[in-house]
Amino acid sequence: MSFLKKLMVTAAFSAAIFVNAAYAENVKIALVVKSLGNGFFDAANKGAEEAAKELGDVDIIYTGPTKATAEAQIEVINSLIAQKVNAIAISANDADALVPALKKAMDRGITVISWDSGVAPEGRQLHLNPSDTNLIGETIIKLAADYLPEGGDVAILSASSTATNQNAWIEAAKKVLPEKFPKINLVATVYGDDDSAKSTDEAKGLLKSYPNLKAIIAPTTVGVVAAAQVVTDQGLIGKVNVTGLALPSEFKKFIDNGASQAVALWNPIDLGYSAVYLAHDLAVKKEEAKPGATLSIGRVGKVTLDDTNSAAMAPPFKFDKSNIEEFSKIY
Ligand code: RAM
Repeated sequence: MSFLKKLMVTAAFSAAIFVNAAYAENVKIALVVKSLGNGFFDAANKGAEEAAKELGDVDIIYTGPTKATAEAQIEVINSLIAQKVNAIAISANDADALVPALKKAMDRGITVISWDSGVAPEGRQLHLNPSDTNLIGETIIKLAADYLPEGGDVAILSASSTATNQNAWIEAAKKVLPEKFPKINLVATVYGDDDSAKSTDEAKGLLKSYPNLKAIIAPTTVGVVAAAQVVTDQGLIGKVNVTGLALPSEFKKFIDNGASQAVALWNPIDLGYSAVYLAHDLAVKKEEAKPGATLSIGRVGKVTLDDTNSAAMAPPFKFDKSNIEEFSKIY
């Protein structure tokens, strides 16, 4: 064996010892979602499993409550603390309510990050946004405005009223409305809690209360499907355009039937993959979360933390008749 080869083997061996010294067993990373049974999070979990396989020393615990509430997530967090997981990567139902439970986790040496829907800075080491918040806010309004040249009434059907991500996007959307989309009139914002039945009821309520509604904007993959189904069932295709953030595999039929002209989203598989990558590298102390740090997210690239230890991934993709078929096969 050449000296160089020997050196490389030794280096690899000491790296392995370093990791094993940190954790005698695999690194247990809990991917905690807002609620189970949501196709968006199932896609993120695919990416999480992919990262685990690539990293080689990770076990993923994919978990979350049945209902998208903070109380239910606190129970999940407490049980993960009791199980002594090494890291928690959470999409939060509330930015503040989870902080005490997550602080307790960090006090016990558990690495905590949030992704998708954030936790306040004191409750996590870093937060990974799928994309720039202002860009998403503007995108969801533009998706409606592009198909409403004359303008008109639109309403938002959101997820839960405490969801960090949707609330931030809606706030950003409201900011750009008056200047950039003066003909778009936002008449209401309602909350379907990322629950199909509740989202369906809320969509029906909007159509009843606002007979001149021209678009429903649902920045949630659960709400957007419910709204498009209601518009389809009520024979309102062509009258009310449903748009927002949708998973192509779940939403293709509503682009096909004309209930929607276009929607947008980022790659949820890459998001789950990146969250696990970051949680792992912090847990094994390969990386440290601090403002300005540039952290690797494997095949997806790199992210840089801002002064609140948050980072954002890529711009969202737009899906319409021209490309939804192709994307629906991926996620
Ligand atoms: C739902 C969830 C998730 C959000 C997507 C767009 O699946 O609310 O947090 O990012 O929609």
